[in-house]
Amino acid sequence: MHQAAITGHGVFTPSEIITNDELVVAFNAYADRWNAEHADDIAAGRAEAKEHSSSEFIFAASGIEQRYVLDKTGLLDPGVMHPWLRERADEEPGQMAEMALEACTAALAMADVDASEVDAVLCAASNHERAYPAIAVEIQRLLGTGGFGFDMNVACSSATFGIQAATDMIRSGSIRRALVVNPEICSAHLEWRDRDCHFIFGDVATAVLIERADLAKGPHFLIRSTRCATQFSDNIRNNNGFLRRTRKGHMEDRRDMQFMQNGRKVFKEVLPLVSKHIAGHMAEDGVKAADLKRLWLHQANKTMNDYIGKKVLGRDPEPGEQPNILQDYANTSSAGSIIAFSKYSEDMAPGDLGLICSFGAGYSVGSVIVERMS
Ligand code: CO8
Repeated sequence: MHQAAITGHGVFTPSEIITNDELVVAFNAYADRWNAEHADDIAAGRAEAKEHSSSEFIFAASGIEQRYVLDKTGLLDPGVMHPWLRERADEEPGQMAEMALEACTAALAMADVDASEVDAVLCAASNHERAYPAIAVEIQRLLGTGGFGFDMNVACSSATFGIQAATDMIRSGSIRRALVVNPEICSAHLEWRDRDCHFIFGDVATAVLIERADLAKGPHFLIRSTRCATQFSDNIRNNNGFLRRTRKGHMEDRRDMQFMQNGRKVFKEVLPLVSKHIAGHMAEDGVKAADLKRLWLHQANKTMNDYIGKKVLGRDPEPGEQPNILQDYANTSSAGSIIAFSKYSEDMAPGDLGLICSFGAGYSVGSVIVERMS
């Protein structure tokens, strides 16, 4: 059995930012317009008026201050309320492959590895822009990597599940190196017209290069162990899919064709699931709370992370021990814990241990215990 290591990582951050205040102004204008258009139905009790959103609520409920998106013009137009992304010719790079390239290139440069030395690309994300050909195979062609590529989707846990899949292939000897890339265009499957969730997500792409540890050319993170688990739940769901046109009425503008969640239930059910999962993983690996220098958690909600950090460490995390990036990026689905890892890991000393953990729809939870090596 070989050992695997994370030798490079990279983040592509879109250039457009939407602050909570901007978001709320657009939403409230949309709600006022909708209420005016449906005034008769509202007065007759056939429809409920849409209530205003508020920046204070958003920050207090989530810890989010802003989000990066690929396009803000459509999102902030009360007559549109979704991103406008240019349609591309089949010969052009797709949107997801294009944003993946910058993250992958940064990961390869950090590890001093040429794309041709990579044996596999796993495009692990919570949605893919088309059914086929696989986005990963397109990324393979654009980068010039060898071997093979495939897409996978475990919603917010896609990155950690991808890391486990790549690590297992390296351990068994079937590949030497893999890029696990997470291009997340959450803005295109979020319902921006629903105040319960319109603030939650942003866009980003992350990548990690996983190599056989003996091939690493510089400082790296040895992957000591991985653990993945799923447990079916309907509390986070998106019904859009290829059967849509086979069902009457499903081509209409339907709420269930975008992200839906019962946020309160998710909060209550996922927290114990994740805390138990991490405790089990640490016990399996023989890692004690005092051994962990850093936690890079899924970035959905600050209160959730505070709770999990306290549960795992048995005390309130010290500043820097459990870095959050959600105040700047919002929830970026599978990419969140990898952004945190990418921005807050290079200062770790040889021998330091850390844990990456993601969780979300499925339900799904994945964790990776890493050790800094010189
Ligand atoms: N402004 C003002 N008031 C509001 C707003 C708003 N924007 N939204 C809701 N309210 C009101 C509600 O109507 C409610 O009013 P009332 O008490 O009168 O009913 C009150 O505020 C409280 O609402 P909530 O109970 O909903 O508020 P919470 O404190 O529970 O916070 C959260 C809501 C932030 C959603 C919280 O429940 C949460 O973070 N839950 C966990 C969410 C989570 O982790 N989800 C994981 C999803 S990510 C994932 O798995 C990936 C899926 C694939 C990616 C999809 C990309 C689009």
